[in-house]
Amino acid sequence: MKVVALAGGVGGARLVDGLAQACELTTIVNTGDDFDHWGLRICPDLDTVMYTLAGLANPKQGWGIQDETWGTFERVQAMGGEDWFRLGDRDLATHLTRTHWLRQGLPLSEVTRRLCKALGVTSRVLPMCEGARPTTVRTETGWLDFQTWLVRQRAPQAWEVRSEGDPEPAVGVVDAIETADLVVIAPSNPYVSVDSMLGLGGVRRAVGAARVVAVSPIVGGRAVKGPLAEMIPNLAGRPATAAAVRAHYGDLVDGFVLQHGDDAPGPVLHEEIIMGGREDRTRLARAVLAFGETL
Ligand code: FO1
Repeated sequence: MKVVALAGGVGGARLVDGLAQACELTTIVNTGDDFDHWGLRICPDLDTVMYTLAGLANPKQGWGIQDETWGTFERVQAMGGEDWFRLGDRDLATHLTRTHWLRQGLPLSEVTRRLCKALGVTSRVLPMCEGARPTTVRTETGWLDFQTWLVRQRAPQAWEVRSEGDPEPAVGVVDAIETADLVVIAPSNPYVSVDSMLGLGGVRRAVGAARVVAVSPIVGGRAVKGPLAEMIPNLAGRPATAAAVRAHYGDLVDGFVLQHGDDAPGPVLHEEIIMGGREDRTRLARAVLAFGETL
């Protein structure tokens, strides 16, 4: 079964890890969170997906590398460098290598392929686009770029989310969706991780023509991780529920997977969607695929 997953952030990466064990998977990853920091190009969602697939991700926080050391970060901090975004020594190797290859003129998709190969990741990982497509968030104090909003300012109230820059999808993105037997929208933040992908040229149309299952990122009115639950009332004008996420996707989605006890218009599959280790992820992934086949 050829499956395409649309993913961003920690929750998305965990389901992708399960799907990669259960099917022939291509993951299209949000790059709206990408930014330049310490003179390096940082691609948090690509790294979170790659590290998770490689079994390297910090299991607690989801992003960054397990057993990380912070010698470089501490020295930069001591010298008065920017310390609001924590970059560990092992993680830095990825940012240095990616930035070097990008400066040599390699496209982000090729850089990602090389990094995945080096990490032993065999599942295909595609950035949603080659160029910069930053997500910005409108707050009480004006528009902020994504990491400033999320990390530096700890996600103040968001009133609008926008993607800037060229909406050209990376080569292979639309084709992967068009040739997939199933598209899975991972339990990522619909506003800042999924809409950025759906807004690219030809992607919403291709997803609309495919068989699509989405997994709820809201469980019992709360986000498993991140600011989604606080965003929904402002952006959707309704309480943070799985049904609010289902409504956001509208007729793009054919089936919705949500936590036991949560509710949304059908067709739905109730599952335990909190993922701990790899066995949870694979179990949920298999249930999602089996559900997708019934649609
Ligand atoms: N999130 C934080 O809240 N604080 C950090 O210092 C931080 C550093 C960081 C470094 C590398 C990386 O790949 C992700 C990092 N994140 C950090 C998470 C990141 O902001 C989010 O995971 C995504 O951008 C949201 O999906």
